Formats: sequence, C-alpha cells, structure tokens
Amino acid sequence: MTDCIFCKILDGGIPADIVYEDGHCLAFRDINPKAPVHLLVIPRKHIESLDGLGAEDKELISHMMLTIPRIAKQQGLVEGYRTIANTGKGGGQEVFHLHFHILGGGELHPM
Ligand code: D5M
Repeated sequence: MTDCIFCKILDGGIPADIVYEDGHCLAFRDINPKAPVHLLVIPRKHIESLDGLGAEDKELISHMMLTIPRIAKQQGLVEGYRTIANTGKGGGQEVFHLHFHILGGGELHPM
C-alpha cells in the first residue's frame, strides 16, 4: 500500500502529530481541522473503509470503538465529541484507509 498516505504515517514515512498509538491503531491530528480538536483514528491494518471490513476484523473494529472514547477523554473532550466515518466517494471519503474522525472542543452544528 505504498501510495496510501495513512500507511505512510504508520510506517513513519511522513510526519504526523500522533496523540495515541497501540498495537492495533493510531490517532493523530487532522491536517485540516474542522473543530478545535480534530483527530483521526486509523487501524494499523490497511482496510479501505467500513465497506472493506470482514468477519476477521471483528476484534480490531471492536477495539477501535472501545479506544475512541479513551482517546477523546485523554484529549480533554469531557463534554462530548462527534465521531464520523466517511465511506466511499458518495460518503465524502478522500483517503481510502479506514479512519474515524473525532471532533470536539467547540460548538458543533447539529446533524
Ligand atoms: O478525510 C480525510 C482526512 O484526512 C481529511 O480531513 C484531511 C486528513 N488528512 C489528509 N492527509 C493528512 C495528513 N498527512 N495528516 C493528517 N491528516 C490528513 P475523509 O474522511 O477521507 O474525507
């Protein structure tokens, strides 16, 4: 996956402001923040999007869901936060390596 920008962040090929990492996932600040705190949480495994998940990824995705609230709290988002996963071109996805946006730290427009 040499042309995947998030794989390059994972292997240290391009820099990122990493706020959390473990054996399964990595969280770093979005380069184009849409909120005072805007993080991206990605799996170490290259999976294009939610559509690319298989039954074998059950443990990984469950780990990520359990880790997102911990990262949010660590980043001071005690009042709450928004989690978004854009899926496919029709969903506005631009980087085709599964990622969850965590947004917070300010007023968010209702959805
Ligand atoms: O969102 C993809 C997000 O990825 C978008 O908010 C910009 C962010 N991005 C792209 N390149 C980088 C790097 N190099 N560092 C940090 N953040 C980055 P999507 O859901 O695919 O539309």
